[in-house]
Amino acid sequence: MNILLLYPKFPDTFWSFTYALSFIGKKAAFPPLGLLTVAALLPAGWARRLVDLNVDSLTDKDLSWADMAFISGMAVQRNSAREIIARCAALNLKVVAGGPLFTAEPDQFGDVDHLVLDEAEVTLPAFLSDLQDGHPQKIYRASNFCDIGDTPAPSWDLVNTRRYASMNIQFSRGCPFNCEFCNVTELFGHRPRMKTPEQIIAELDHIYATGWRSSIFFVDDNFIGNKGYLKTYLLPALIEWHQNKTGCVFLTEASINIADDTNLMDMMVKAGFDSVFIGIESPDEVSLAECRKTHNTHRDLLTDVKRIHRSGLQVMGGFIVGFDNDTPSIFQRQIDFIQKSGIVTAMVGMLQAPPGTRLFERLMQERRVAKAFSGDNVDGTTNIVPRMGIDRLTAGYQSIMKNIYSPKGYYQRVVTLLKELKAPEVTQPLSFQRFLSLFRSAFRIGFIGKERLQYWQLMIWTLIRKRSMMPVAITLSIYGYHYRKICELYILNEPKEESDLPLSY
Ligand code: B12
Repeated sequence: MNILLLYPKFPDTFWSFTYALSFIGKKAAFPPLGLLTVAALLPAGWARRLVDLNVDSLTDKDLSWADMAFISGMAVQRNSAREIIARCAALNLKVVAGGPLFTAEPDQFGDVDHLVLDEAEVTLPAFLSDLQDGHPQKIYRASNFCDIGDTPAPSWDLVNTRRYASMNIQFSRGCPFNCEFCNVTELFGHRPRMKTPEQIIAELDHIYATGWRSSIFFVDDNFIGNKGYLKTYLLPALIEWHQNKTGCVFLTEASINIADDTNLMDMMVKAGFDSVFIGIESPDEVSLAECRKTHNTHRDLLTDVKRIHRSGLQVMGGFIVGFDNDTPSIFQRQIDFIQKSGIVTAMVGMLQAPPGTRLFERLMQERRVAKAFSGDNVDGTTNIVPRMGIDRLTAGYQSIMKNIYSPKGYYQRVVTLLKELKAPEVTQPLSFQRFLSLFRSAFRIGFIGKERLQYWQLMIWTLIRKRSMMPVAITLSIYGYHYRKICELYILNEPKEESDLPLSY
């Protein structure tokens, strides 16, 4: 069997990093880890090829090579996924689809031959066995979660790592919390399931052997879901692994209670982590209680962020406006919080209800789901009818984005961060590519960019006050350029048209 693994194209979004990638000569941010894992689960004798449409184009020759196409994707890749499915159908190529988009919205994909949903570790063997017997079904669902201690290492051999800005690796699935707008617990459970340190070290060794020395994203829902295991087993193994290695800086996602454990933060920094994404959501306690993000309540979130920065981990934060309890004062409060915190990468979204979340169920009952979920929570739209009214919410949202991603607001945050951030223990080695990105940023941001004044002020300030942070300052300038472009093009100047997706809920 010839299996063609297909990853649909991402539109330009906050997380696509499109405008930043060109500075470092890369095509996409991350390889498709789900598909690489699926590839590793296929029978050994089958031929497998990957076309990630974010780095390559898909030709009819690729399609005619294949006996079957396996497609993955998130909701934000929906349009590209539909195009691929239509192209396969035109060539009579059977399509097998799985991953978040299809698992959350199977009813939307009646034209797909086989929907192999939920975790492939559970559903793919059943599909393969039926296929062998000649009676593959239309849909496969799982009633249990897999043991990821048995999950094989992703098939890294299928990707050209040089085309990506970062590699990705998964240690655990699941999250102990229960936020109303997130469906991670439904998809992956409450009890974090973990790979063994031996599995992770083998995956890292594989990535390192390809010559990779840059960043590696631990794509866990909540990396610190089981702190005891982490501190006793994984982090000591990572610290040891790093001892005779160059580069390979880690980043991950975690909950705010990481700030309560100095020892944990210190171990993570020693192990090579330099950033952590945290869902902060709101400075408003009532809104946090509304969305059941109770672990963020009864604490001083600003002090927490500062403590994490001082440990050597840069916080990237998620924020939401449009909760039922939000009043118009929330917009300025969010701006003040973000500016004071020094959180440079602030993903601010209007509250959206992705299918499969408890929020979606609640708002469906209240008849407040207005249209299909766009899949991009930073596009300045929402699929719900907000309590405060859509016009007021949109205007307030735009005022936040305009403020925090203006050159002045953005670069002020970078300085706030750099003043507090402890220098990282593990850094990326200087490479030709990194030199090139320095020259490109000096030219494109420092001479042509709207933010040229702030750019040079930052460079001079960093040279004098925090020279060791120069690489961080340059990287954040490049990110800032991307965020500003996305905001100007897609959120502020040209708000997207009403979604033309079918309203099928
Ligand atoms: C890492 C991550 C990101 C990264 C990188 C994404 C990337 N390009 O790889 C970043 C930070 C960029 C990101 C961004 C976003 N993300 Co995100 N992300 C994740 C996260 C935490 C891990 C994804 C991952 O790599 N998992 C590891 C692999 C091994 O798992 P997997 O891909 O799910 O694959 C398994 C199965 O799904 C299945 N499978 C997958 N593909 C296929 C294909 C076939 C044929 C078969 C049979 C099976 C199969 O088998 C695999 C093995 O079990 C997930 C949550 C999660 N735990 O999955 C959210 C998740 C995918 N993101 C989500 C969302 C909503 C977003 C954002 C809108 C913002 C946000 N709130 O996070 C943006 C959208 C992107 C954009 N605008 O460009 C949602 C997607 C929901 C949906 N219906 O699409 C998820 C599920 C989180 C959630 N709370 O619901 N994300």
